[in-house]
Amino acid sequence: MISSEILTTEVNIIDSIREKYFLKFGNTDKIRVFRSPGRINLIGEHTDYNNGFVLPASVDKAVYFVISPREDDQVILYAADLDESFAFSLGDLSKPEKSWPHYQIGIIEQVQKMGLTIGGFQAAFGGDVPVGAGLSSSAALECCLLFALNEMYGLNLDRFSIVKMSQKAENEYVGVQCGIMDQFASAFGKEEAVIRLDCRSLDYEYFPFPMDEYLLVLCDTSVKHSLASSAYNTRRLECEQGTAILQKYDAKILSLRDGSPKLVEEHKEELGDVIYRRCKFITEEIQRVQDACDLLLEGNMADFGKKMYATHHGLQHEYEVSCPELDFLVAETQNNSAVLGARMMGGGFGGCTINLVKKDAVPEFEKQMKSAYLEKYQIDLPCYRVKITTGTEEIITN
Ligand code: GAF
Repeated sequence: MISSEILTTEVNIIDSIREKYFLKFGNTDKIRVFRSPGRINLIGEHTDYNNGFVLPASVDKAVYFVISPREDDQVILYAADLDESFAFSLGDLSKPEKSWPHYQIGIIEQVQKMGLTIGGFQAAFGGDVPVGAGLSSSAALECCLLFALNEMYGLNLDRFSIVKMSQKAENEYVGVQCGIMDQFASAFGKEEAVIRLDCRSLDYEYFPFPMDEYLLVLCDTSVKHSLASSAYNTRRLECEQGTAILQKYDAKILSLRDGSPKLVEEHKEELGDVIYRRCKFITEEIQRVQDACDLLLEGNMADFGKKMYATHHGLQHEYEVSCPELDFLVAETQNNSAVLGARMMGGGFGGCTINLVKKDAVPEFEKQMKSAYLEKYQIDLPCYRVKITTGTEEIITN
């Protein structure tokens, strides 16, 4: 029996990881299988750490854990896609040189910090979320393991706690100061719906996303510029600087979420060119999420697409987190009437663009994009057609 409708490719992935689990650990009837998806984001970029709104969804590319408890306090992790193992004891969570176990150890550290008790376990994991493409394979990994431990050891964590602890694992152990969007999208995803999340209160609402006429296609630049993590932290600081300046005029402004494009405009001079542009983008982007949701309700996908282009323009010129490859891919769509909207997605400096494309024009669109990218960058452009699926879950197989 299978708990949700699993596509053939998913069944193949699960079978393959399970097989590798058996080869590595031997047969056991105690295994359980968990799945946590990668995410896309339609509108609302870099707004999560400004306490604003985002509009992500979880997709049909996921991380899977095949896992079972052990009698001792050892944790043995097997990265099936890399064919690499890492073992440690629950009493020693020191940071290994190898970086892929950081996510899992970070999760165990959060479990221990909460005073919760788990036993040792062994797991094989893998999946089809492209790494480094901006679909947040790391959040999927964190949510998947924590969800699995929660089920296996009866930790009584709700999904909100799973999201917050996964974000903390990334902030505190992995050392990436990410916001909450990626983990939330992975854990709370719903089939054919985008999630409007208020990143301050964690109130959320699902908006149906019509997939009968359009497809979401990701074009993967296949580059990740080294600036990515340092620039991310710099942007966070710049937003804090902007908040501090605006706060002088209104004590109620605790983050850019509390500001507005009008207020930013009024204090343009004092903010200075760079901070002004950062604040302008964020306050407009937060408003754009709200407007985009209204458009979804009206079924106005043409204007929704225009918002995506507006987001890209802001990320490129005001927030300055794009890169030539992303700008090229977005510009390439401008004269294609089958593309309603396109923009870079995620933290920036590489990864994917997200494109809203008329369904019947998708093969031609992909052909055009691949050929243009090959000519310009001599890179074979991977394109992923993504479907919006459910969030983290246990896959019941036997
Ligand atoms: C990365 C971060 F992890 C998210 O929290 C978010 O800030 C995003 O960049 C930009 O919107 O994915």
